[in-house]
Amino acid sequence: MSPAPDDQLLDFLLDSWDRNNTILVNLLRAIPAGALEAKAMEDSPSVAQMFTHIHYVRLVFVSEDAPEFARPVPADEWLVERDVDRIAQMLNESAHTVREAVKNRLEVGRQMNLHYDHPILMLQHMIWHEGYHHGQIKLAVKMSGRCISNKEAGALTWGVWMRKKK
Ligand code: NI
Repeated sequence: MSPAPDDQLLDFLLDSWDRNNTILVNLLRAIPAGALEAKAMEDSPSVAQMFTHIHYVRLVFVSEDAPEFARPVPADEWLVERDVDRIAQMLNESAHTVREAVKNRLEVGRQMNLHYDHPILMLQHMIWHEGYHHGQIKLAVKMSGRCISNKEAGALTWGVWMRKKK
């Protein structure tokens, strides 16, 4: 396949955002039983709290930068939530919200309201932020004595970036 012409770049950009969320939800569902409460250090957020923080950050930035797409921002940035299905639902919803906000600003050629030199930078910021916490989550799980094997994690995470669909 030849690299995308310009009119397909938006689709590939949004696909990268979808893959990022797929990876995050895959990681969530691979967390061993009991490890949602794991912390890297005593005063660190728990694994569950890092997931809910990611959801919160997405919604805060949309509310500040593209408020017409805003959804209610949770009152607690580091919500303690023990229901994996509920966290997955939150992440899927906020990923969709970010996607719609960025897609619209790109299509209408409008800057974000508060941050970023270009709407694409919101996606890059979120992907970077979530990769940062992804590593922290895996470390917290490991330090709790539980383990997600490299083989298991690889297919659910790195493979989602690299596997060719076509
Ligand atoms: Ni953070």
